[in-house]
Amino acid sequence: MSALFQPFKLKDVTLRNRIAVPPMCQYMAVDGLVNDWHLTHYTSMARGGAGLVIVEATAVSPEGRITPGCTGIWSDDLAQAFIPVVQAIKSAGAVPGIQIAHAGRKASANRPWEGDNHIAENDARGWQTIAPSAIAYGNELPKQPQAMTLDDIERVRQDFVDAAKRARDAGFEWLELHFAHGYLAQSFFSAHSNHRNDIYGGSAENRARFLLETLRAVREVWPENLPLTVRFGVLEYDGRDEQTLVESIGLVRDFKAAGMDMINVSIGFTVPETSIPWGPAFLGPIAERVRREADVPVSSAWGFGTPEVAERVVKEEQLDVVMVGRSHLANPHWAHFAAKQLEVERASWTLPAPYAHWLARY
Ligand code: FNR
Ligand code: 531
Repeated sequence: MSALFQPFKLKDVTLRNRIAVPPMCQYMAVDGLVNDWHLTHYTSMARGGAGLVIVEATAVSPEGRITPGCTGIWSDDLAQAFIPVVQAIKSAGAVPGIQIAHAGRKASANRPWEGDNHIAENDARGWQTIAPSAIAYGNELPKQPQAMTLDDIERVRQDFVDAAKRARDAGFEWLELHFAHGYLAQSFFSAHSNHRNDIYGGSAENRARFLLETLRAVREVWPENLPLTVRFGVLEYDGRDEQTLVESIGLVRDFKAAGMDMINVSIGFTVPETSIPWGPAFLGPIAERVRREADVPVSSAWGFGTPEVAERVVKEEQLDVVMVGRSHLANPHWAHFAAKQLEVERASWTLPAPYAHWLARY
């Protein structure tokens, strides 16, 4: 029996299998508004057979976008535009999730295929970025952010709460807070980017404060019976991994105590100078350690997009849910082909009836 194709129940939500399409920016929105690109993209991902489809990093405020092409949920109109996307994912048999985010000092950037760098200072498309401290990321993202005041911190925390309420009202059933990849929340936790000397900086406890306060505030508005999850960079591959991991696993325990249902283990990407050991499923053992030491369900990503690899990490209980990203861009029906490759019974029925009926013979 395939471990990858066993259902997964978390609170009142059941995934039909352990395969998730992780959030992947499409950079195709205008002023934050989703359009036919997003509807057809997410529908195709859900029809491919994955159990969970998480909509891309969606900004909680205009300045929280990475690029001008990023989706937003900072208004009721923007939230309502997601309703057809939610319904399409559900009607294809997948669970509709969404990631809400603030890009912090990585905001105000060009789309990857248009430079993947900060928008030039004299370019009207750009905006002033904010961060825990006035420290630029560097390299392609040299803009110096404005250090956030305590009022800014309170406003952004409220923006996350309002975004969670709008996601709830749009019908999403799985919420992921983007606390990873060097964006605002991750940059509060990392001592590389947070040099504050108030209660939001200094000790690990202070650097975790914005993340924990935001999680607790979102938990109060997100339905108790639906999964509230966090994507979090547990290490930076900056030569200080063991110390960072110990601090991060302590914070994951605090997230769990604050009501988080599952952790999506990822990378910090806080600073450009790193030595990441890229390779198939390289985060698997790290995720397994977080799962064991924090006693919480885990998902993770980065190179799990081979059926045998995905099957192994679930069977060996390194992960509860496997995030398969770029392989889904190459083949939205990845789950179906994984079922065939793993010789899962009735693999054809990982697809909807109009397709499956004719595939049963192959
Ligand atoms: C991503 N990734 C990503 N991660 C995230 O937390 N929020 C996001 O919106 C995005 N956006 C995004 C866009 C694109 C085009 C890519 C390729 C990736 C990271 C993604 O979720 C995943 O973690 C990585 O792609 C690694 O998994 P794979 O691709 O090796 O399976
Ligand atoms: C990070 C990434 C790095 C290398 C390969 C794939 C993905 N992602 C982070 C994304 C934006 C696109 C790049 C987000 O978390 C929003």
